[in-house]
Amino acid sequence: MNLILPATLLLTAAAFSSPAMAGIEASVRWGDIAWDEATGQGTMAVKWQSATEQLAGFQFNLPCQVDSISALECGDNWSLNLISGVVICYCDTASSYIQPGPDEVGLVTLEFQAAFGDEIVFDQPIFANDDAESIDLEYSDSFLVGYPACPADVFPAEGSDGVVNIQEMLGVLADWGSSGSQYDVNYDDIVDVSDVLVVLSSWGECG
Ligand SMILES: [Ca+2]
Ligand SMILES: [Ca+2]
Repeated sequence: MNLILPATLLLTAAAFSSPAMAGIEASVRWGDIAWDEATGQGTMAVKWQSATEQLAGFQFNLPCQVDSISALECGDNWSLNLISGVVICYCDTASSYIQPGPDEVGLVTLEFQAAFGDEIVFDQPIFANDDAESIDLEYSDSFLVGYPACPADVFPAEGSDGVVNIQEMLGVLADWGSSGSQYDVNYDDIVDVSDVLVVLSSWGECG
């Protein structure tokens, strides 16, 4: 019924699987997402984490749904600008660079206006270290407004457990061809191969 949605979900699910990939020095994702379906208003943060790199500045294209943007942890000695639709944030003092560490840091927060199912894209991010070199990123391409962070984590039925595994796969196979099933993880009202692909792409810890 909808051939675009599964591919989008695959991208979203892949972003949350966060494997330790060779050459990847940092991760960036949309996080702390809150959205009110009645008003369409929401907030989200850009979350950053690197175990090895100092962050001295970054830029990305402002999603069209965003109404306003403000700084979070990149506070003192950081400047936040919006120029020709590009969010530009940089630090002019080395002692205020964001230091590497195990924990995620919220960089900026964005207020947006969107409808259920709208896709908010993280587009053309460039994150630079203390040598002004571009940092190799793993980043979330997009998220679908109103959808759970990990749509494939549907077992157990009473509440997701943060893992996609053989239990989800067996549920998809058991409900094959049905509608109204919890195993319709791409929300197209049928359980079929698209749901298998979403489960596989989300395999492991998720959400
Ligand atoms: Ca599960
Ligand atoms: Ca489906």
